[in-house]
Amino acid sequence: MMNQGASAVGNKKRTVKHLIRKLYFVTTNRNKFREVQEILKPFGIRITHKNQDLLEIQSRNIDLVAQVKARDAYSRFMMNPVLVDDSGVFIDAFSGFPGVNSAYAYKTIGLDGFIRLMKGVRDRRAVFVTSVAFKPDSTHDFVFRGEVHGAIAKRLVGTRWGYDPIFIPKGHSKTYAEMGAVGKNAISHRKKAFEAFARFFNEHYCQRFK
Ligand code: ITT
Repeated sequence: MMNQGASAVGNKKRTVKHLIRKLYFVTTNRNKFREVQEILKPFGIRITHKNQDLLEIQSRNIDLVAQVKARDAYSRFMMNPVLVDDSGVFIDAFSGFPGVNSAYAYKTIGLDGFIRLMKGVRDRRAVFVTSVAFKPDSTHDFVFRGEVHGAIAKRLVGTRWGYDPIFIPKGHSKTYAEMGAVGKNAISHRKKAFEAFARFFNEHYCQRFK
């Protein structure tokens, strides 16, 4: 007679994980790549950097911008699984500006421009957002979002990249730049987004290396 316990184990649902060997992280921004590499390390996920400018649509929806970027990356890299990151700083007093246009604002007015624009502005609240899009195959794409609320500093503090010298995460007194790589990576918008991705990835996918 069959042992009930054994039969129950036999009936246990098995989830088949999809195998992904190479996972391309497509970005023109080396700093992003370094941060993401560190965040994914503890999850055992390896990424390969591809330096490629991608299609960025005009939309206020950062998740959609990331999704379209991932589709573009997927077709450019011969249908290889890809990962992209679209990030931005959304300033409350400016109704979310620069938001999805953060790269353009950085290149044009720069951080000094933001310090000037915000002179005398009392409400300094802002949200740093990262939207990660993962496209493993031609029919699926997945988006994961990470957000950190904070404030815009009154002057540049610290010397890291991008908006790091002017963003002070809530509950902290230092800018991301002052926190350094390890401190920032422990709490950042990017860490939140990529952790959500990593948990999902490890549940449904696996990587094997030759
Ligand atoms: P890719 O699109 O090629 O990935 P990018 O630098 O243009 O690179 P984004 O559009 O996502 O990427 O970034 C918008 C701007 O925000 C850009 O000026 C970045 O340097 C800056 N940025 C993004 N993440 C940041 C972070 O964690 N700390 C500081 N600045 C950041």
